[in-house]
Amino acid sequence: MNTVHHMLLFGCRIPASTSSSWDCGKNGICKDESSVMYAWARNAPHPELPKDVGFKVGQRSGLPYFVLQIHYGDIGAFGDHHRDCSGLTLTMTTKPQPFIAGIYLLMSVDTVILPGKKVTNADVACDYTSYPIYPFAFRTHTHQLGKVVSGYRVRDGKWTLIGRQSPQLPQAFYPTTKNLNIKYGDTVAARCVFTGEGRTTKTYIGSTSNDEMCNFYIMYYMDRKHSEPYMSCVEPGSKELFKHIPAEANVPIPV
Ligand code: IYT
Ligand code: CU
Ligand code: CU
Repeated sequence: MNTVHHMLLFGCRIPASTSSSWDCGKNGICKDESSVMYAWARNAPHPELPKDVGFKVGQRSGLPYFVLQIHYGDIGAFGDHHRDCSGLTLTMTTKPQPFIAGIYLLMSVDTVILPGKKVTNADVACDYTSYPIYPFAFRTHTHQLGKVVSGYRVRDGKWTLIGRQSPQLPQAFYPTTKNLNIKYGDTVAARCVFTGEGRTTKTYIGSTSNDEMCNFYIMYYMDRKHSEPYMSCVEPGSKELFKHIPAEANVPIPV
């Protein structure tokens, strides 16, 4: 904890390098398809998978490689040149688990934050058209301008919170607020609240720390028989839908 700032575990189709470790800032993480499978960040909880739940891994899983990204906060601890032993412990089994874990990523691809503008909402929403999923953890991600990110299930017009968090707190997976499922016919929606204060130019979605991102990750489990481990939503959602988002989505979280 005094050394590592965060760790992210990715599933990759093809890793960015064939070495056993490399600089991911320079070379990237995966060559093409990738998904976040786990996140740890300073002082944050690190939920374990519920009983009877596992990620499907290996050659036939679609993402046969793991890549672990370790972001070092303070490298002062290596002044004595000791070997690093930071990492994650994975529990593996060949026994089929009744439920398969997966990640649903909601992200905005077109948000523009105007300089000086106090509030910009980035909204994302999709109709859910697959077998039921059971969310148990969520993670938010923005860069510096993000204030609060909230995710919801909308069923028959009723908004139920999956989770809300400040992206300025450690960006780990946090347990969901309450147990709920998402099933065919529901809408999954997320809002990121940004501020353009302190900027003198427009801010776009992009990968540098001067750009922004709006991500809401849902970690869920699903019956193994019809599991779909990776899903995503990049649709902006309708103005009409977001008229009804609970007011809490725009209430900042103290950091
Ligand atoms: C443009 C954007 O929002 N990128 C995000 C989400 C993302 C993650 C993965 C998009 C794609 C991916 O394959 I994995 I396409 C993003 O890059 N998020 C960062 C990490 O790179 C995972 C984050 O910390 O959530
Ligand atoms: Cu970090
Ligand atoms: Cu980012």
